[in-house]
Amino acid sequence: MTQQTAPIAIRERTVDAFTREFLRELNFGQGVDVERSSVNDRYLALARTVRHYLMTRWIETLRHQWEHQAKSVAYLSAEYLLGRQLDNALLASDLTDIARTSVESLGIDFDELRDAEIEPGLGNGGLGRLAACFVDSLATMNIPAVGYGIRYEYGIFEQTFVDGWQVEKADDWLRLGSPWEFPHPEAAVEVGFGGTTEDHEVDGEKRRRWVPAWNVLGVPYNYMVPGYENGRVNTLRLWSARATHAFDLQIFNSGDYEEAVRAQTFAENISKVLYPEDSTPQGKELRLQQQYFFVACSLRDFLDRVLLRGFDLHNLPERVTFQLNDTHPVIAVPELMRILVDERGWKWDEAWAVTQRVFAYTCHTLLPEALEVWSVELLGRLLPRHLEIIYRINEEFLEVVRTRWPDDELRLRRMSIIAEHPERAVRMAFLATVAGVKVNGVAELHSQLLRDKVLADFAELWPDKFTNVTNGITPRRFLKLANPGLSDLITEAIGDGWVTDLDRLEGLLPLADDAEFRRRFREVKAANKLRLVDMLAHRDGSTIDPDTMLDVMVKRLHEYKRQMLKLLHVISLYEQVTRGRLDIADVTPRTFAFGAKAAPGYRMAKQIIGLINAVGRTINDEPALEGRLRIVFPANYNVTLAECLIPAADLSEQISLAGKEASGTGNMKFMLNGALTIGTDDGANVEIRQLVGDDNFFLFGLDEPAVEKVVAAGYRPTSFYESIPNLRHALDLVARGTFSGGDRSVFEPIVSNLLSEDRFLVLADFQAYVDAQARVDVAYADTEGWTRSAVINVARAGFFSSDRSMRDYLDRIWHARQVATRP
Ligand code: F55
Repeated sequence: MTQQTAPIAIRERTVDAFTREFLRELNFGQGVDVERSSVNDRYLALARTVRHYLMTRWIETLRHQWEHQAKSVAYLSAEYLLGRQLDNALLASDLTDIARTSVESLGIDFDELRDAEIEPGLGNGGLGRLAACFVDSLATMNIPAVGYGIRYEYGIFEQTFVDGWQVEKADDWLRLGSPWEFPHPEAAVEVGFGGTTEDHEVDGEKRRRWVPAWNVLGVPYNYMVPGYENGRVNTLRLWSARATHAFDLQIFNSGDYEEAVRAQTFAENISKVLYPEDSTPQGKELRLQQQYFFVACSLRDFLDRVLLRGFDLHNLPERVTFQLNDTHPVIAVPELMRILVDERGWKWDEAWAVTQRVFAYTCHTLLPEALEVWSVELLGRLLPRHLEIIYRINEEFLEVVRTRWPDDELRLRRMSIIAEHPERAVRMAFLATVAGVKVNGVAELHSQLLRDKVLADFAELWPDKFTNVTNGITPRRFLKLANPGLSDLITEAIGDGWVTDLDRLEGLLPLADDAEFRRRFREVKAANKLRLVDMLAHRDGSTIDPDTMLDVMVKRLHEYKRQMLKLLHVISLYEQVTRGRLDIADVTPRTFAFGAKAAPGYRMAKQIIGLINAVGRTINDEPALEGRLRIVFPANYNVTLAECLIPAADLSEQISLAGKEASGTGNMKFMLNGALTIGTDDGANVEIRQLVGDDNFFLFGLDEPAVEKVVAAGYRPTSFYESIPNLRHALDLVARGTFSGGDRSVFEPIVSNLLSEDRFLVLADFQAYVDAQARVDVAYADTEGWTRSAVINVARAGFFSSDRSMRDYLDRIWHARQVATRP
């Protein structure tokens, strides 16, 4: 084919044309007529219709990208927590109104179709959702980019409660098919595992090579990532594992069916399920297989298919940055070295020079237990050549350290990529730091702590390597889509430029003092609460009172995030009211909402979930508290629920122990939707507070240096238990089995942990938290003042657009350029 074919013209953007396309999809795509179609048939037809409108842009984007060969960003992430796709595709293509009118003209309930979509939950929490926000912003900002990851057959587990205890169910998100994916089995790549390494000769030169023991195929599935009304559609490419040979027919014929399909099952296990741990990686073999699998596929794909044939890889740094989303893809570093040295025959130094310029590393944690390490034994068994390469990288790196600090044996041991205790293991964060052009934290405080503590030796060695990019969230999903009421109000006031230029929200500042604007702002919040009431009633059958303050804490369950602190406050209120020490009339009516999944193996987190539900049962049944205090804990918090819950919230709980939450992004979502924050001086809370000012933020608790001091002095939680009566009473209530039918043993582990260790200083911050909540009550009683603060929060949220994060990555790390798809 010599002549370029123009992509089929964009379909007419009329209701009629849309309807024709929709019916065609129903008839020919699903093989049904309207009358006999199921909700799923209709959802699939609708999704495919929208998809068609985006297709031309996608093809054009790919062609444009191919022709320009501009520097790209390849985002490597083991997780993408995408959320539902239909609404976003409709928004990006500006088809929402046409689609609704079209579908409704056929007598079909549009919202029912939207609700039919099962969200792809291919991530655990903040890190995965961040990746999803980033790919959205990359597309909207016209940055040539591709996201690489894993197409898990089962995403983050579905959480259910049985007697208040978390029970996990497999998240079979593909059970009704997904209209958003484009599989390309013909473009499958082969990836090796295990085996041995050996020397061999090529053109008289000695080389090392890897002889894997087994292979699997990676089949790419492409997903559209549409920019917001800009004609660009980027690609997200997720890999699915397949066996290289379907099954062994000979064995099958001999009657051993199980053995015949064993290899297939084995291979396909690699992309079967997302690991639900979000903070303590377990060092499981399958997890390392997943990591290497997607990274090897992605590098191969980029080098062989994205680059022009014959591209001189010496120029790779001008063509791409591989952004490493935490350490999960770091095995890409030795993989690129292996490709350059073993496969292409480059000299080590030459290869290392290029490798060191194409990777950049984002760290998302401060918890020591979250820093990934792989035992040398496992790595050597699964990826023997990669281990050799890591050893060599380490040797040369330690030479650099030795030159800089001669005779500093201790430092050498501290900085080595290979840890010696408790077992020999590869420290992936160190490998990433050594290999990366840049290392960034995800909020100012976090980046500072990385430099000062977690990676201090490295920051001393290479101060310029370290930088910060504060996280962000996409205003398309988290304001425009999630909060249409507030979006319309904002657009009416300042125009719609904010959708792609969130700093324009500043224009709302004067309106904080406009009584009419505030009234309408409250109207929107009230309507959002009613929408939530509806959703919860349908989802869980739980009821909430929309006339109460909605106080929300939604995030993964982890002790450092301190769901217990909030729960102790609720228990304390309950205790004081029921013992007659507090008049219920003096308590601000509140709905305490929780949403949280616990890692299945994290016992304490599961206990805390059990306790929240148990306390909920007790206080929700207490007649004295009727209409005043209520706990609601909808199961299975996910992106879809977040989109409904956050716009309804009055108060955002961001109460982690200072110095533990790298950034947080939920905090930004609440701010953008007009909730006020009660929070510690942690992560991006610090920046939120700087932007809104102390009057519009409820700060409490120890800051990071103070935490450090308390711990160094030998923290004794019992001293707080003994000296704060309300705290003691609340804990005693739990200890006595008040919430467990009198059985003291049920929640004993929580109580004894808080009284003995309390690693995250819940008791130390209790009084400060309760005092801050009292300030919240006072502020909330002043309706006008509260609304004013809420408007200021929205007006100052512009900084937290993930578009701004992308600009920071561009300026500080990628040095790529924005390229308009359409001139
Ligand atoms: C997932 C798997 C492993 Cl093995 C380790 C961690 C995770 C994970 O999900 N981490 C995570 O979500 N970290 C969070 O990243 C956010 C985005 O940067 C931060 O806002 C948040 O503070 C941090 O905890």
